[in-house]
Amino acid sequence: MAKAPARKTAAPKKVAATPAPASNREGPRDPVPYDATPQELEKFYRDMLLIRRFEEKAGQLYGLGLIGGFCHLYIGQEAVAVGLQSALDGDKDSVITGYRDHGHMLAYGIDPKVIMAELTGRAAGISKGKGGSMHMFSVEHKFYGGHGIVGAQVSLGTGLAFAHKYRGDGGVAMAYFGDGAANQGQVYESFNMAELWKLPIIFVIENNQYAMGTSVNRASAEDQLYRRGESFRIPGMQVDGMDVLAVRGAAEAALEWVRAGRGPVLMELKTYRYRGHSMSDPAKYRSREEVQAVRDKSDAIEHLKKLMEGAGIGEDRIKDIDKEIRAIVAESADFAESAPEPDLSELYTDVLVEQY
Ligand SMILES: Cc1ncc(C[n+]2csc(CCOP(=O)(O)OP(=O)(O)O)c2C)c(N)n1
Ligand SMILES: [Mg+2]
Repeated sequence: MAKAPARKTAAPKKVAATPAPASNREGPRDPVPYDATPQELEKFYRDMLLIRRFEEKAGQLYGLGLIGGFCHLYIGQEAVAVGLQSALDGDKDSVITGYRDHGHMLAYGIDPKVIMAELTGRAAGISKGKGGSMHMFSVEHKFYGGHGIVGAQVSLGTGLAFAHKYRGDGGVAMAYFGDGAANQGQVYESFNMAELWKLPIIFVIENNQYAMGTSVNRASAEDQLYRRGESFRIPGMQVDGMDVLAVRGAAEAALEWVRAGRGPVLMELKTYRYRGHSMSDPAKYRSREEVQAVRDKSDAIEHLKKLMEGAGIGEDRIKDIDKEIRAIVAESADFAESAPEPDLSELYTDVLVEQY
């Protein structure tokens, strides 16, 4: 048997020390669930139920052919937008998200009528009926869309955060994106700049477990998405996105850190969408039982209802709120069906922005 050749190079020296993992680095304080008053619980319930009923109605109008194009519903994820945005300062902070955007607008208190009218393509819609479901925008509310390109809102949101810092206006940008978007390259370029320049931004991954028909575990080498900022020294938090009080509590801890000028935070909100990716999704990639099990065990609205009951809010009161919300949604649908479409002369307006 031939002899093994003598080793030419010396054995590598032992590495002196392994650096501490990023998770041991400094970050926001440990969050605690938000201690809500009964009035605040009612407000959370109202806001979350409004999103759910609004989205159910949007699904119906889509089925009737009154809504064209793509339509991505937010049913199941309500506690995320409501919990996070309730902690923001509407006068200073800005929000940006992807195409699953109706809930974020409603959580910001934007009139359901103008959102529904946008869905049906009416002139009274928030984007004058020319944007539709994916392209809603309201500078007045510092809501910067509504973006169809997966991940684009992360870079744009980083730009919003840069603007806050540059102007010294004290605002924080909140940029939402999905578990699928978390694998986009531009997300990491944005992370790098945001931490390097200590920009006031909260990156929010809404991990609803699926990107179209692909589950997060099939697409992500690191599926603990809150860790995705570690190599940029961005602290991460993983939060139960089905519990509005946990979400609000975590938002407060993150905001303290960011408002103190300490740079970005990455929050991963574990949530779930009950409906398909969009209205045209046959949903063959998961079983009905899986969806039903989440609805039965973790539904955010049912969970909140129990908290309300525990706080002494009676069934009658809850029923009154349900009625009130149904009426608001019915009114928004009537408005969206009867409002006029944009005039033909609007066809070539708002295509290019000529003044910034
Ligand atoms: C750059 C780009 N690539 C692909 C698509 C097609 N696309 C639209 S939504 C989507 C899935 C994104 O999933 P996720 O980020 O988890 O968000 P969710 O839909 O679950 O809210 C894909 C691949 C796109 N719109 N833009
Ligand atoms: Mg997703």
